[in-house]
Amino acid sequence: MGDEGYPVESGRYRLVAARACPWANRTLIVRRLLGLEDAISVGLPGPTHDADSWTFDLDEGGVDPVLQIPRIKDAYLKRDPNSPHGITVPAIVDTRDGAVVTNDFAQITLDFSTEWKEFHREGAPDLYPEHLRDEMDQLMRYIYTEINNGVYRCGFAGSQEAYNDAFHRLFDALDTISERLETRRYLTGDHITEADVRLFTTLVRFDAVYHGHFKTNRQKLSEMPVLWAYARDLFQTPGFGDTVDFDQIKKHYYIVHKDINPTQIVPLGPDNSVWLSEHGRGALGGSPFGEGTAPGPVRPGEEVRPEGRADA
Ligand SMILES: N[C@@H](CCC(=O)N[C@@H](CS)C(=O)NCC(=O)O)C(=O)O
Repeated sequence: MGDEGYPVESGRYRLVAARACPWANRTLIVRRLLGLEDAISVGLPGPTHDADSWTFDLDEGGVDPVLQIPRIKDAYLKRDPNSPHGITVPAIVDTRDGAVVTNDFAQITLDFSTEWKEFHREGAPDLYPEHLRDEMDQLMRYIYTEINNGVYRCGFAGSQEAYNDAFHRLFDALDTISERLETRRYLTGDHITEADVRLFTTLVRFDAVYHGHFKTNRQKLSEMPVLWAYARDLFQTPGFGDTVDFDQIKKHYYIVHKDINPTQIVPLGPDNSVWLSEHGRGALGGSPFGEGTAPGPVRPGEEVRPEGRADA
């Protein structure tokens, strides 16, 4: 489903974004960094689902309190009763008619930066600066094909040969990005941009899920010093770690992907408190939000549940 353009209007749309999903996690981070909480509300499906996809099972009565539906599929059917396309999160739903307006995950966050500017908070960072767009577009394409999708290519490889190729391709890319980050605090230099958000959502899932479940195990993230320090630096920056629910992330992958984990047993480790350890990246200089400021506290009702937090 492409992004056919939807009129920007504060209070009209609901972002449906499961915390477990890396593509949805992106939208939660960007929404919070830009301070779009008042303009765009959020609905949060639980981590597991059946063939009919994501449900609002964590909400009271199992229905989203605003959309009043038990599953995101209902909002897709509102848009097209005959042939619901791929039912995925993130999705933006128009609360006027309850229909999905877009699930174009690559565009949603760029729209937050560019189309929703008048509703950004004071001090919102510029996550997609004009002078960096060419460089960022190229970099984000690379991160998408080689890393964001790279871990899935390993996990869902149908043959030893395909897995071997995917494994080398992924770790070659991680080595390349690690080298880039040796001397720069963030991917494009001194400030956080959307490129960092996109890399972060894969890195934060790496040791909890991808290393075991997807067999991306040349090293753990925590054994790759530059990437590990970079990821912790972001995790500890307001807007990043406070959107991450490790419990939901693990449940989603290990329970939903029955084909690669038929017992559906969810591992108890790793210890996530290591995410809060000193990272030392401040020595590289830079300032996370550039001319802007950090977002304030997480909105009441949008906090990560205690059992999913790094200090759980
Ligand atoms: N790859 C998706 C991006 C979003 C995505 O893959 N979301 C996953 C969750 S991480 C999803 O909702 N999958 C459908 C499902 O799990 O039922 C797309 O091309 O639109």
